[in-house]
Amino acid sequence: MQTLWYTAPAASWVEALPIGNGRIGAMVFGGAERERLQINEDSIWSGGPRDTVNPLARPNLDAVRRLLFDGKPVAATELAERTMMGVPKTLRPYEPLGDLWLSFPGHADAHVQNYRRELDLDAGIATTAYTVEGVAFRREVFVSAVDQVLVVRVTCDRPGALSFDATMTREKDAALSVMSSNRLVLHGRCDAGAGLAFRGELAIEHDGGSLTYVGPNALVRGASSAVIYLAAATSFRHRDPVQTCGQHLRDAQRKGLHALRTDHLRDHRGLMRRVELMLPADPALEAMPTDQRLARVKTGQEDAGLSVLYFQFGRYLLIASSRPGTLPANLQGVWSDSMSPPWNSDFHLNINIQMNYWLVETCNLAECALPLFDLLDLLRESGRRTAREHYGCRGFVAHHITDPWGFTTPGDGAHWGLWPMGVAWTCSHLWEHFAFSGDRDFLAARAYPLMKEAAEFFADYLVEDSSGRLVTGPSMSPENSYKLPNGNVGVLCMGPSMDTQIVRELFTRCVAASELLGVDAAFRADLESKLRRLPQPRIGKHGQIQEWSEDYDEPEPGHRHMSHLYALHPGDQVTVATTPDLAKAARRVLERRLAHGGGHTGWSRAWITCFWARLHDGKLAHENFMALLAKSTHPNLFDDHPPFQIDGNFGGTAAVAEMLVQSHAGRVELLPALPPAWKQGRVRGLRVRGGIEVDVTWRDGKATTATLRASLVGRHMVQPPVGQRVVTATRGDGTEIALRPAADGAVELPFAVGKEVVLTLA
Ligand code: FUC
Repeated sequence: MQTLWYTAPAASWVEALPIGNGRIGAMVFGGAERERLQINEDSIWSGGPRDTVNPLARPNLDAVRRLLFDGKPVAATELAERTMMGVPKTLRPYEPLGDLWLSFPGHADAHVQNYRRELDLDAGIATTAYTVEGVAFRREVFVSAVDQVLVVRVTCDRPGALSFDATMTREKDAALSVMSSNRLVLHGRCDAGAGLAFRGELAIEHDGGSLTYVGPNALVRGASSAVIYLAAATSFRHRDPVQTCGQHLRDAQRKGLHALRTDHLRDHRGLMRRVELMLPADPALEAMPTDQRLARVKTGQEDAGLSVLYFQFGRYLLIASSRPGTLPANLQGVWSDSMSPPWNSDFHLNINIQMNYWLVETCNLAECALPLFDLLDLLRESGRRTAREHYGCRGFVAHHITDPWGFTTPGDGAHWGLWPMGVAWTCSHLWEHFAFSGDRDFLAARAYPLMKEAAEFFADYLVEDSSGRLVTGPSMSPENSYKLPNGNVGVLCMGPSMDTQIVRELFTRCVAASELLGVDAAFRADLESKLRRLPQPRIGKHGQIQEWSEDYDEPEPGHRHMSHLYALHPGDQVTVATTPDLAKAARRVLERRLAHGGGHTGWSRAWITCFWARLHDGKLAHENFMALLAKSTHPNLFDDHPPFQIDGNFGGTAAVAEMLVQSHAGRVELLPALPPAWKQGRVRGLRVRGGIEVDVTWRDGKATTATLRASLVGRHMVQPPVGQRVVTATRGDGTEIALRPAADGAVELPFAVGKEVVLTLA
């Protein structure tokens, strides 16, 4: 259930199988005669650090605001476009490292039998196996996070039958050299030699036979097996990429294949095996290759086993694209084969990068979130300058796109880029990391200082509207437009609902953090007084949560962004229990969006699935999850925006976790949105806020038992599924906990470090 597998080599990039260690990524095509490993290193970006501040921004800020308050978005946009955008306003792209090619003479399709390629998610290993004239050939590929090398192991079952050529290529800016008897090096600098230095270096070991070179090709002839190690480094992270690659290869070769593989398995499984999801699988479907199963789902069929695979694939992809010390997962994780990928394969801060991390806490991969926090650190210096120079504010700010060079000014165009919420939204992940772990040191040393500086920006930046409320602007409800009564269409506006929701969340959490830490009383008082002046959410003429400060009509009612539902998910200001009217109005938003063709991009569909889960509608959550698989998924299970964009994978995985357990509403909710189609099942190891891991088993759509393991002392309310009750609660030592259920059936339970509480439910 944890393996993607196929009966033919990948004919295109979105059929190839991704592997990675957070920093080095590869797409394995599995060609028998010609194997291609398309390789990335996360820091290979065109461009470099630059000052993009626009000196005209601040002098024109008030005028743009005035035009927007006066209902003149067209004039405001025209002025903002001329004065408020970064100079330049575009990013340089993320670039591939190159390709590793292995050619196997005589392995043409006509001679190949018993072909199978697979990606074992549990092992983090891609395997290609087949026979040629009775000889079985096998290639295993993995990228070790422990040892920082990609490893290809090639074997055959007849001594001396293995012959292949190896070489590397890159579209531009690189040269290939043979370094010594067994080293091939691809090296160069981006931007025609003016940019970042990169290096990919191969070491080849062979058992028996010979290794020679003809031009840039390494020729292995008549061997019994071979191992290829690939190291990669750039000047972004390493002072001397030559030295780093050399060191990684020497260390890997000294350690040897066996130990490398063992350590890789231990490391990878240590993360992967924390969560298990079991839904009864149909053996006939399990015997079907992944692409055929997906094709079946595209015809509207149910496939619980494929749903489980998709869920675990999301966890796998985060492990492979975001590890402590790496850059965060970009629009394509770490996998990109183009010198000019869609949206530069950048870090998009107006939903995409945050969605990449929605699963990280619930799906028990908390350390994989660290690169996101490093990104905030990386943006801090330049974000302070943008705050000061563009807006005359303290704190730090970033807009809708960024890169590893620290771009923080408004980018692309006013319609997309003039939205100052990138840092504030990303800061929600700092608070969640604390809420899930209870780690006060993290809150004090890492989270609060960043949150505080993000909040300082807004404390200065918010501006009074005509009724004395404090609003953001110039801003927008990400990328959506509205129609004015005079027919004019605007995107820029003052006080979009999403911004207010994010500011409320940030300020509220800063207040809570400063109280917990006993610091910054005056700052806290300022935030508290400003919180009281934020606009309240409104319900508009369609019964919907209003997206803008006025109840405008939308030219595109099926728009992919549903920003005004931030408060429902990933936020927690709207819940079914605490704000039933707003929950109903959120439902209206979704119904209207869907009725007008919404959910047409992968990430949009994944978000919709999360919303339904938060609204406790398991049926619609499941329906939309299946639509994500059916309409927005490539044969290798990569999300199809279109084109490939990884956020939908991560959002889809996060949504499954939300269907099974939630904890944002001050209580642990068991099976809050269980799909009726998943009658029976078991989940182990999902995390909830308060340092607790949860296992739940259900039968006939009803929870039967739940086990909660705590890593912190505390008392938590646990809510059984609707229509069910907690019958018994037992400690690990067998003693019973007395239950006094609240009116809604929730029970308060005491937790001790390292101890579990077992519930039976009926
Ligand atoms: C946002 C979305 C687009 C796309 C882009 C990378 O701007 O509106 O759909 O996902 O990011």
